[in-house]
Amino acid sequence: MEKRVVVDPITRIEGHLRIEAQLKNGKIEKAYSSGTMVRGIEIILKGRDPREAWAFAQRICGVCTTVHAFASIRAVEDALNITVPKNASLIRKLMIGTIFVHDHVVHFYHLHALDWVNPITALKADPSKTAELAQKVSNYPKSTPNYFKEVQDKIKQQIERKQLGIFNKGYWNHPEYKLPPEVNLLAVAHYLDALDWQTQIVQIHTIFGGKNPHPNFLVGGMASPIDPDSDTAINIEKLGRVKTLIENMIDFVDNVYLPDVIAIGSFYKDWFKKGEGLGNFLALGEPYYDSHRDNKWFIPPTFIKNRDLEGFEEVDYKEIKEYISHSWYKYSVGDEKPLHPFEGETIFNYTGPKPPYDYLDVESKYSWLKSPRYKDKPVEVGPLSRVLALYAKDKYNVRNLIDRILHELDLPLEAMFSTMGRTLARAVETHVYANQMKNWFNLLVDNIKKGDLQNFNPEKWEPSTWEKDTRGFGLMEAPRGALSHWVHIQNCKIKNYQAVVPTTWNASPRDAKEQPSAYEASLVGHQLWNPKEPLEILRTIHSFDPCLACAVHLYDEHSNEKIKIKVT
Ligand code: NFE
Ligand code: MG
Repeated sequence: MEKRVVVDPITRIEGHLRIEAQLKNGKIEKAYSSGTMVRGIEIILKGRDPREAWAFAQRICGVCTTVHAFASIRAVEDALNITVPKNASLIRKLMIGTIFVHDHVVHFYHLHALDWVNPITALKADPSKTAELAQKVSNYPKSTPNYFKEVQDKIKQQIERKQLGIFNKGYWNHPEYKLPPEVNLLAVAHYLDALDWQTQIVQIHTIFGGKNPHPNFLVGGMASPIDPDSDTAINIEKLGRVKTLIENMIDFVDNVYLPDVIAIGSFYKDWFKKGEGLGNFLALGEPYYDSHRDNKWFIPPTFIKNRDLEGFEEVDYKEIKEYISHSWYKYSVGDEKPLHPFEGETIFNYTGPKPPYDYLDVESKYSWLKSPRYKDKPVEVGPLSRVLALYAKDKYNVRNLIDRILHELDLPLEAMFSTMGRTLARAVETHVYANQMKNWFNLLVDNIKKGDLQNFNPEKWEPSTWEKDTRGFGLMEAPRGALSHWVHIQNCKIKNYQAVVPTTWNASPRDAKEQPSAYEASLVGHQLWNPKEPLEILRTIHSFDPCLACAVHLYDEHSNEKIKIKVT
């Protein structure tokens, strides 16, 4: 048996992910994905007041810093039958748009780009030619020879001082780096530019939610008062700032991010042919306003099976189930049967090896992630699934845009079912989201102008108004894919709480039928140039934008338990 390649931890992600890949003649024959930390938030939430659940759920992750709060308040509002005022619902949409655009741009430049971009060869670039190239694809005002020269000088100084810092430890001699020096310089310049840019646009979260990361929320509305004449409330001046920031987002996405992805993709056409995996794509749906109950969708719930874009299906939420056959949990119904999240259980059952160890026992349990399945099938969630849904349903001009880009690259539609297709889909949906924000902003301003300042609905604040036994769910298309929170409230306290998270769908271990997840299936067939420098694995895994923190809680690589956390 050829050696098994282990990549642990996968870096430039959030959380701890281990990939084990079984090779045959240098090619990946089977791959296994494992979350090596354990989550406890579902347990911590039991017995709490549902109005504060969002504040705990939000701490599941530091990257998608709002999405678990949104999914949580949506679930609680669904259970308690609360309708939020129009202003609150639009403010939430603007905050969700902000996290999308922020998260996707940061993912591309700071987590994924160095899989394709080699900053060392950027030194050989001609800054004038780089400016020419940049001006050809967009009219971004910074694209001057001087600007690119300054960036190049900065990298040169860092290399001379042996302070490569953020660009340290890459596989820079790997022959898979194919970009010409000018494109490398362009991308490095935008890498640095995006670092600054992202600090600006999160101000939308601070304006509406007081801070970032982890802004403030409120079941029944938003925690920020609206008063055009007050200095401390959401006023005309702050709304003006939001408008500027939205314009700034659209400018960066349309003139920098999307053109960069297309330019880089054009040098890696072979990566438009591999790295898909399953062919099943699921979007659980993102409401146009705030709740799934009004059945108005920004991202329509869509299930695409076996790449069949025309035969898409509507989503049946009863068909979401989680297996734990290969996960370190146990179920009271036995470990081979799946549970719907309303009946979901989180009971730890670690049976894995004691660290340090060579390999996981993949025949048995091997991950802290559960295995969510839809209609008993493993599915991919995320930007590619959503963009395929928008393509299939011909919304927001996505079909035109994708067709135009693929035509420019001389690629067929099937090219979307790939590693690079996933990366392109993320940029396309960022363009859709950023531009859509103008509509939500205008709706908000029009509503405030009409004199409606309500931002909170107090009707159901008092627990005495709640049903004694009630359940609800909150849907949220998070940056990495379909997120759903499921809450059971009994006697005004949380009886059960389950979160089914995007990265759990994509990175899960095999299920009871031994079906691999999207990560596991996508790596099969990758030829590794050098198993010691597994750049090919990083490219495909990063194209999903993993976030294991969304599925984990504590990690100790040397012994058993080290820290006890008491939650009071
Ligand atoms: Ni921690 Fe998350 C997103 C959620 S992850 S980043 O997007 O939910 O799978
Ligand atoms: Mg869960």
